Amino acid sequence: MSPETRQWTPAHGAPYRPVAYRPARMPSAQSLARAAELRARMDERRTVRHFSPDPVPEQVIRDAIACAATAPSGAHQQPWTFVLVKDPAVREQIRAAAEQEEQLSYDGRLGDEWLAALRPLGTDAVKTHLTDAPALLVVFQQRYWLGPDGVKRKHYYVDESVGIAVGMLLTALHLSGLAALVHTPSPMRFLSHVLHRPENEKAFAVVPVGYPSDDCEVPDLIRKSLDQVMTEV
Ligand code: IYR
Repeated sequence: MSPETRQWTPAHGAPYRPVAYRPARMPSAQSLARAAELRARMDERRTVRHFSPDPVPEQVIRDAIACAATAPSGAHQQPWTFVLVKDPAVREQIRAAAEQEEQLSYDGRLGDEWLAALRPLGTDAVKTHLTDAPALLVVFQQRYWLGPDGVKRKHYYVDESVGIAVGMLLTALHLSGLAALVHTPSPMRFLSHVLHRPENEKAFAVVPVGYPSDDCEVPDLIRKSLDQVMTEV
């Protein structure tokens, strides 16, 4: 497949030109084998909160972001921006602001029911991964498109689109051998200021990426069985 050489510009009104789509059909034996392998590999993914300081190949992160950006989106508006935060001073700033908000949350803002739901995971307001993981991504959703001339066009299904893209990001990172965590400090407004994002963007998630630390532990979770998550009619 040749790489795309055309540059995206926002579509508005005019229909896309239909082009033939004829991917080679995968033989079912191969399909079955691939699906079973992916199922097993994805079952090995764990959210990691303790990262090794070892660097990760930056190209893996770039490729994973490019994978995420192939996600389907409302009206194909691709309403996402991925910020790779490399500057240690900026990461310190993000951690300080996130921990300040989280402290308020854990000190009661979340409410008893929410705190009880989190207790089995043992999370708290200390977010070492924000500075310790070798890479930090912040995903923003573009609530609307902002043209160079200040023109605004609403984006549709932004939460769904960006959620799907983050799922694909996690999948790509995991299958490329990297661990990650989806962190959602709340409120997240400080991220727009710290990262100087434009007014049409709203922070969606912070994703530290790296390798698990040598002493990394994760909770002994049990996933719902297939029967528990699917039904047939
Ligand atoms: N945002 C907080 C709280 C938190 C909420 C949920 I729902 C989690 O699954 C985990 C944490 C934090 O990051 O600690």
